[in-house]
Parts: sequence; C-alpha cells; structure tokens
Amino acid sequence: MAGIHEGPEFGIGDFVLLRDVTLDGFMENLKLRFQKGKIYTYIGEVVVSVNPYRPIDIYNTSYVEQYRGREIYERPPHIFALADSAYKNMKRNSKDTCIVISGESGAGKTEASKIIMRYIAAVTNISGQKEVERVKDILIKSNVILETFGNAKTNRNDNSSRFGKYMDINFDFKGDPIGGHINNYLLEKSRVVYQQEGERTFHSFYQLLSGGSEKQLSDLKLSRDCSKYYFISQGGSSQVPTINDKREFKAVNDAMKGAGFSAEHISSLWKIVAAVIHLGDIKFEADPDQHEQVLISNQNNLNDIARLFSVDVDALQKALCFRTIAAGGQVVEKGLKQTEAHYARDAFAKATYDRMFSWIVGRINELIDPKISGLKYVGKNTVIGVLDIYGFEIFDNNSFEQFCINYCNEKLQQLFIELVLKQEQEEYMKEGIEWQHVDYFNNKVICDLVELQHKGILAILDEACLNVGKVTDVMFLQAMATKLNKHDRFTCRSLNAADKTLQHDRDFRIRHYAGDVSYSVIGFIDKNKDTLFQDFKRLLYNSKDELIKSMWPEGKQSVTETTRRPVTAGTNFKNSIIALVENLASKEPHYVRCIKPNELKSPSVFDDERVGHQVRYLGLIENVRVRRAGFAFRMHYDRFLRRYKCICKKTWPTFHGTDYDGTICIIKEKGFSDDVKYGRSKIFIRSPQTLFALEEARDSVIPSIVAYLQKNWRGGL
Ligand code: AOV
Ligand code: MG
Repeated sequence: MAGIHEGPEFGIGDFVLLRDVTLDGFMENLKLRFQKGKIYTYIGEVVVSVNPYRPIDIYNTSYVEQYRGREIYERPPHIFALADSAYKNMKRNSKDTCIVISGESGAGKTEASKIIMRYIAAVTNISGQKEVERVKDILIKSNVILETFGNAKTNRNDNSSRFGKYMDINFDFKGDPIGGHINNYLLEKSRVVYQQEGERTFHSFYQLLSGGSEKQLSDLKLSRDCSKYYFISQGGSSQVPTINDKREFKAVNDAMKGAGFSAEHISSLWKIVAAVIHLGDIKFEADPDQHEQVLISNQNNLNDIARLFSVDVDALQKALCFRTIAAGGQVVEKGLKQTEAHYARDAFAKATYDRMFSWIVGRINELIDPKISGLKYVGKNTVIGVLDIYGFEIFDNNSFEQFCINYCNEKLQQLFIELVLKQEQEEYMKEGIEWQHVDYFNNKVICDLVELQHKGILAILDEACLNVGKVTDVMFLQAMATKLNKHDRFTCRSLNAADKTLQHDRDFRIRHYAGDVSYSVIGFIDKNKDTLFQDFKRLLYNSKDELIKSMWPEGKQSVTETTRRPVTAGTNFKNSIIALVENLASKEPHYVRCIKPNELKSPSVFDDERVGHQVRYLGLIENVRVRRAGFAFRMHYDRFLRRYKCICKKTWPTFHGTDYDGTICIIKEKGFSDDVKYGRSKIFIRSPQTLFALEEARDSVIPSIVAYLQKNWRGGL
C-alpha cells in the first residue's frame, strides 16, 4: 500500500489507512509528512498537496521514470502518479479525463498544473516526432506568457493568477499530444487601474520597465522608474524579493518568439502595455470656455499614446473628452465632465489590456490548434483537461472581482461534492449495496444564493443595471437586503445592525464554504455593466497597427447603428463557469486539493488552525470516510466479462451464462470474493490491488491469446 516505500517515520501515505478518521488524526499525519518534506498524500486517488514554499528536488527525470506507466499505489504519493493515472486512463479507456486543481489563493494550484504539464510532456512522444515536440514546447511556453500578462503580486500570493485557465490537451490514438486549447475566464482587469496597498498590477508592466533595453524604453517614452507612473505604483510595492522582473522579461520574449509570435506582434503588445501606462497619467482639466467640459492638460502624453496606438492624435483626444451619441437620427457630441472623463479613461485602459490578454490566448490557441497543426487525426482523439483557476480569497477590501472568484470556487467545491461525495453514495443506494451514509456540508445553497434566476445576487445586480443611471450601488444593497433577508448565508447592516464586523452600510457578507467574506458594494454596478464608450472602439478599430485593429472588430459599426444591450460581466462569468463545470463533469475527473500551510510563505511553519480550517472546508475528512467505506472500482457486468473472460477457464473462450454469472465465475476462481460486492448492474471492487491483479492476469495471458487467435485464423483459411 502507499506509504510502505517511505517508512513509518513519514506517516501514512493514504489517509484511507488512518486508524481514526478524525480531524486530529488527519492533521497529525499531514503535519508529520509536511515536516518530513512529504508534501503529497492520497485520499484514494485524490492527491492532497501542501505548499512546501521551497524548491524540492522531486520532479527531475529520475522521478519521472519512477512513476511512468506505474499504478498509483506502486510508488510513494506524488502528483506525477496522478498525472500518469489521468493519462493512462485516457489511453486505456479512450475517454476524456480532466484534472481539477483547487485550493485557496497561494496554495500551489498553478505550480501543480505546471508540474502536471511537464510530466505529460516528459512521458509522451517517445518517437520524437517534430510536430509533437513543437506542440509540447508551446504548451509549456504558454505558461510563461500567460503568467506575465495575467498574474500579479497580491497580498496572498506573489504570483497570483488573476484569470482562470482551463486547458485541453489533445492526444492522438498513440497518446501523443497533437494540440490543445485554452479557455480563459474573467481577467481581473480592474487591477490595471487600481491596486490595494502592498499589491502590484500585472507582472508585464514591471517586466517591461526592468527588462526593456534603453532603446526600447526610449521608443516607448518610458523610464525605468515605476513610481513615476500612476497606474502601476499605487500599491507601493513594485519591487518584490521573490521576483526577478528583468529575467522574466527576457524569458517571456523568448517564449513568445519560440512559440511563434511574430516580431511585429511582440512589438505591438509592448506598445499596448506602454500606452496603458501613459493613459494612467493623462490629466483632465476643466475647459475654461466650456464650463461642463474637460481638456487634456498634458499634450505630450497624448502624443505618445496616439503614436503607440497608431491612431490620430485628435481622434484620441476627442475619444477621451467627448462621447458621441445618436439621438433621434441626429449624431451629437457631448463633452464629458471631469469624473466622467476619468471613468472613461480607466474603462478604456482596462478594456485595452483585457482585449490584449484575450488576443494572446487566442494566438496561442491558433498555434496549437490540432486542426491546423501538421498532425493528422488518425483514430480516436481524446483530451486531458487541466483546470487552474484563481483560488478563494479574502482581502481587506473585497469587491466584485473577489465575489466572482469566490463564486467560482464555490462551484468547483460543488462539483467535488457532486462527484465525490454525493453521486458516489447515491450509486451505492441505487445498486442496492449496503451503505452507511456519510454526512457532509453541501454548499449548493451558496451557489444558489449567487446564481439563482430572478432571486440570486447576480440576478438582483442585473436588474439594478437595467435602470440606466438611476440605481446606485447602495440601492442595489437595499434590494438585496429586501430579497435575501431570509437567507442564512447572507447578511448586511440593515438586516443585522448589531453585527460590528460589517464595517459600514456599504457592505454585505456571504458565509462561503471557505469562510465569511464581506464585500463592499461600491463599484458593483459599474463593473457588472462594464460600459466602454463606442468612441474608443471606433478609435482603435481605425488604428494603423493591424494587431490593435483586429482586437476591436465591433469598432466598424457606425454611430447610428443600434447595438443590443451586451450581457453583463457577472452573467457572462456565471454562464462560462456553468459551462465549465458541465464540461468537467462530462470527463473522468482527477483531483488535486492544494493546502496552504501558513500565511507567511514560510517553508517551516505548519499553522494548525489555518490548515485545519482548509481540511474542514474542503471536506477532506468526509472524502476519507466515503472512500474508506466505499469501493475503488466498479464496472458493468458485460464490460467486466468481456475484459476478463480470458483469465478464467470457465469463461474462456466462450461463456453461455449471463454476464452476471460469468463475472461471479471469474471472481471466485481468482479468489477475490471477499473484496467485491455485486450490485444490480455492476460489480464493485473494494481495493485497487484486486483490479491490478486482474489486469496483470490479463496482461500475462494476452500473448497466448494472440497466438490462439492467429492459429485459429490460419486454420480458418
Ligand atoms: P495558487 O495558484 O494556488 O494561488 P501558486 O501555485 O502560485 O498558488 O503557488 C504560490 C507559491 O508557492 C509559488 O509561487 C511557489 O513559490 C510556492 N509553491 C507552490 N507549489 C510549490 C511546489 N510544489 N514546490 C515549490 N514551491 C511551491 V492563486 O493563483 O493566488 O489562487 O489566484
Ligand atoms: Mg495560480
């Protein structure tokens, strides 16, 4: 069993083998293993991973060789074993699999996803096909590229993913990667214009300033000093000890080039980054002639931005200071007031960065599109999906972004509950297998609180957004207070005046599965509406830079053309997460549950309280209980007989009884009766060892069967 290879001083490698399944017993084992440098432990086939916060030399090629092609129980617990299992299952059963990595911010999800991808790259393409190598290379490089543009230092994690990522890797019938596809989810674009104390905006900005050559920076009209630029210096922490921006700048440029981005495209991307920096320093002043209108006071900046965007400077100025409206067949230019102009500028900067990020994802997808890669589709194609999304987070100030991120984590927890705790138990009931029910907290109520049609928070928010200009954030809060007053997971000041933890009457609180979070409603309506004036779209559509132009296809619309009201940001996110969860549920899932050992990023501290909290909310104890009482494998009788009839004299080569009777024959002859139960339509096998023994028996008779078939075939001629 897992763990015996490591020696008893390292604790137990699979929580299923714990003597007492209690929180204390679980914690003791997890802590012992963490202290001994054993960061991975199983719950059956689920991998629990504790962030070591230090490099550990357990991912080199000698480790790859130890896990390659092995069964999960043969070697000490390792994330390689899970990657191998996902890969093997996909190949064996020709079925799509996925790996869902969850855990709070800083728990190690992104690192885990990269380790998995590197493992898959290491064990595939033995024959060294050039095109497969190219695909693998881009898959690995895409991590570097997306982290530069989509990750940032937060107060929880120095390299925090600020977007969600789901990557499908496509395999051919031989099991070699022939392409892939990335879906990205809601980039936290508000970070472009605002950062909390101690945080940074996306890495790309600092990398450019630290790593760009003198010539490049002078072309972009930038200096190395971040503190000069408003958009990137608000957090007051542009230098991070764990980050080498200069080195990363070189790495990302090499990665883009190596992946197949053209030199012109790379240059345009940095121009956009630079233009966004300059946009932050555009200053508006009241027009002395036109009272309710603004002028731009720093003309130099304006010229630089126009040049970087390859647009006409007057057109840029106009887009920043006016809004064109079509009213009653007439086109009117309306001057913006100071606050409106600031708002429009910020929206423009955010949208520009966001579009650029999506373009980058799209470009990577083009480069790894299995249809256009030179590799031919032969036989059945299968995929492994790897999900690495932003983890649950609580900051001093939590806004719309945290609300979306935490909702997404609720949905993933819900998927885990559905597949691992609920369906598992329901299946035993359905199949008539005797079963002691394991109780668990089902977070569906919280998912419903957010997403329910008409009644959920997102629906109430959308309703508020429909009333143009009339509804304020505070009115939205009041609407929630009225409609959700009976929900025990929701509260706000007007519902509970005595609650002093709610700082002021702009806050509402959700009791999430992973903890209580107070959100400030300020900005919810704007962020949900996500308005960007048409003028900016038209402006960049008219850019002479083909890349920039291509990011704004809707800019070709004329002013008088009416547009449908776009789907709000919240609803859009909800829909994409629901689709994601459906997609994951359709594949065979593998889970990595990441745990953050402490808040200090320390390799030596195991904070019992914080870890205990995570173990509880992730439902890990319940996971152990279900797993322990349950059966590792199950198979329909017909499939079982078809697969294993060859290992039993009574069933091979032909068996005349029912599938059920045949299955019993095989199990009896092999002496596994004590380890199985017979359900209505399926056989349930308790321990994985039994399945391995069956597989081994099958492997060992296959050569003689091939010989038998050949003989009979010849005989038939
Ligand atoms: P996250 O993806 O779960 O957070 P990361 O994967 O970025 O967290 O991990 C945070 C940091 O922990 C990394 O930058 C590493 O320094 C360290 N770390 C994590 N896993 C390992 C490992 N296996 N070996 C060594 N160091 C590790 V967030 O993206 O914030 O939710 O949105
Ligand atoms: Mg991450």
